Amino acid sequence: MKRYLKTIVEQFEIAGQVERIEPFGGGHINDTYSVQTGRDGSTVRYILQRINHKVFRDPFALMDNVIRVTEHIRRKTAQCNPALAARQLRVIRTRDQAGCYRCPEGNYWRMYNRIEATASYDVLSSPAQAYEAARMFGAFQKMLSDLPGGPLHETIPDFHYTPKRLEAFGKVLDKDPCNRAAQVKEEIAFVQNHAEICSVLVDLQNQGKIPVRVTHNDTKINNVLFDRTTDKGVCVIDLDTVMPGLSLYDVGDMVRTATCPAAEDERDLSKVWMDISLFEPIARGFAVEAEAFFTPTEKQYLAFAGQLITFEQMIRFLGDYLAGDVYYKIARSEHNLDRARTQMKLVQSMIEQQERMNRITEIIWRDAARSAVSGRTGQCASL
Ligand code: ADP
Ligand code: GN1
Ligand code: MG
Repeated sequence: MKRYLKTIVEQFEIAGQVERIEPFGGGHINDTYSVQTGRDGSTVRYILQRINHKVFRDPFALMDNVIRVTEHIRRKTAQCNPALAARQLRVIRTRDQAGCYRCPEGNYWRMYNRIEATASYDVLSSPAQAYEAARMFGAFQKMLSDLPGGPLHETIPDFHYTPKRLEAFGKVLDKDPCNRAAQVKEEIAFVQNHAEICSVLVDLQNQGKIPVRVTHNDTKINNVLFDRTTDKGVCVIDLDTVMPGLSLYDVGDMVRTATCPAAEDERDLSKVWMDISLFEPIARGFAVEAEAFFTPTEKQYLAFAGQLITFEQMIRFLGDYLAGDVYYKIARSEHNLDRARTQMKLVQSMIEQQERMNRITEIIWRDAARSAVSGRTGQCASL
């Protein structure tokens, strides 16, 4: 175990002595470690994370958000399911009660309780998991609809403001700092030919047809923890981007990550497509919660959201490839390009199936309205 990391962990209010610290998880932005401590023969496990402060410019403000959100969720869950409340995220404070620690080297660190007996998945293996993940994100939004204390900090401004993503892409393309544009003409043309996708939701927002809510904004499917035994959703994690946003962005990122049978960086594009049999339970799982608060226009655009966020993600990966891989962690030289290509294939597959998706969501909203009258929903329905 690196001495450096042990010194960091000792800045936090942990129980016992540090026994082990190991790299954990595979996110593209932060660095995650599993920490084990021991006292009198019993062990406790934690999660330690280095917050990427090039991406998140104000880690203390970010942790302010995370503390408010986690405390609210724990309080609400405790009202109906105390066992589940004990399995929600809790920020471990530093010894002087801050939400994170700035080390002498200038890095920012935070710790959470480790939620035991859970698993997260990069690729889902059943419609039941898809339903469960979507229900968890729907319940998450519903619980945060009455978050007290005013708006959350915007941890990354304009995070899903897709027209600005397109604008940033145009700028990096003009500069082409690594001379890579010539090699990705087909992908660039795809972005240019589908540019109109970018403004659909912000136009509706500007017309007052869809509201800004407290949203997660990174509803990648591996940001839900499932119980290892029951495979039921336990907890939504990765709260760095929880801030004001459009609900449909959360739907979109779920559809992007949950309906594709292949990994985000799959090189064999024949394996990449949108499996509509997984779209159905995603939409249903989300609708069972969102029926209580979605507007008619949000309902109408649920099926479109996946296309928007997947296209946005393609623009982000391709833009980062052109920029010289400055944002996302990469493990091989064309990693961002491979990722951009899977997203392009997925957008194509979504466009082809858009009509069927729309028909499915119409039925789902009808069913959700009916079961809202009789059914038990929410975080309390878990486990
Ligand atoms: P990133 O921003 O890098 O995606 P996450 O917060 O999502 O970081 O953590 C990465 C992975 O670590 C998750 O997908 C999950 O498997 C695991 N993980 C994170 N926090 C916890 C926790 N509190 N308890 C159990 N596992 C966790
Ligand atoms: C990043 O950190 P991680 O891996 O959960 C990114 C998301 C992207 C995702 C693509 C702050 O999420 O927006 O959708 O990669 N997070 C940030 O896999 O940019
Ligand atoms: Mg994550």
